[in-house]
Amino acid sequence: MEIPVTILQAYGFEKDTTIIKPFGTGLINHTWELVNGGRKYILQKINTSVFKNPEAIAANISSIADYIQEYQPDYIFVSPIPTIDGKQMVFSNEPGGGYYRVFPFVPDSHSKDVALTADSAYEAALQFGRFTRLLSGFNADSLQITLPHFHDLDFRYRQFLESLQNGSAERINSAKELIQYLQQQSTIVAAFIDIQNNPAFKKRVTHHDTKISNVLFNSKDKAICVIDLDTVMPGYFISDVGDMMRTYLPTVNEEEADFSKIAIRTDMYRAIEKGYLEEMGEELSAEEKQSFFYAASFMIYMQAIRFLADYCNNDRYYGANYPAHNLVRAGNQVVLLKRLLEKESLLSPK
Ligand code: GN1
Ligand code: MG
Repeated sequence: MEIPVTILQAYGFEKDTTIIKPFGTGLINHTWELVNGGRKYILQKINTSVFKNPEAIAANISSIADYIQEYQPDYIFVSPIPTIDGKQMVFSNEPGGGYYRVFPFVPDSHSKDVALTADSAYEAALQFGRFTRLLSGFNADSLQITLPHFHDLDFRYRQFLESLQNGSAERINSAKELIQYLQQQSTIVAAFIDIQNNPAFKKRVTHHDTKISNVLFNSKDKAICVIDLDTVMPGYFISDVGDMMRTYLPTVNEEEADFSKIAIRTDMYRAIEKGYLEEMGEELSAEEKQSFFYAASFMIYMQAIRFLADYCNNDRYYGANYPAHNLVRAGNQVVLLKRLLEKESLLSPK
């Protein structure tokens, strides 16, 4: 993809002296590493068919940055670098244009594509817990909703049912076993509705995308901060703990097509629990603390129905590198859910 020169110019980068190469594995935004004048940056183009209001993202990040600056000045919070005109983002309507922003590359930092060790899972969980804890005095309701109903499982389930009404008949037919299984497991949706009506579950400042590549580590492999704050919104802790479980517990990731390789690593589960509780133990209610296992099932289930709905809708949200890509991803998450549910008595305190 060609990045318009005007985007680079907004930051004072000359095209000829700037090196840009693709970075990371995100499915939604486009991300590049940019090197200019011996300094490294991250350049990102916001996917506006998903994030329809990029200004809301910028406003959230800057109001949290202001709060952190005032109350937690030692915490590393990665905000976009302003343009020469002092803006958080730059927009261009040229070919290849859209909303772009630039982040500083945090010195002595690296990210991980996969959680290889329980130690790294613990470190990540500590950071996501710390993020929410440090913002416990910040009014979560003042945040703008960057993605309406993002982790609202009741809404996602209705979207899934709608895809079965209006999606491709051929695709729906080829997915019928997965569809049937997921409909049978809809007690997971009912449990979410109960949570929404339960005052013991509180809405806090939640990250909503807690995969390990959204944590920066230093050269001693200690986690130093979290990044990718586009989906920071008021939410339940089960979103953050659940997406860590979904992405750190399995031996292989959601792209794996050989489902026999999918297994649950219980040491990862314990590491997430330990790291998150170390930060959030005082904040969570007794009922919330009983919901770690549910959190895992909630996020895996939601991802399965999101991938499957997208498959039925001809891949309009996630895109696909081959025709059955989203069917494979959904199948992968269903097997992961089954492997998880088999371990309920081992993992869950009840
Ligand atoms: C998307 O773009 P990325 O990879 O950070 C998605 C998440 C999914 C994830 C699955 C805004 O995240 O919710 O868990 O794909 N983000 C959005 O890989 O839909
Ligand atoms: Mg993301």
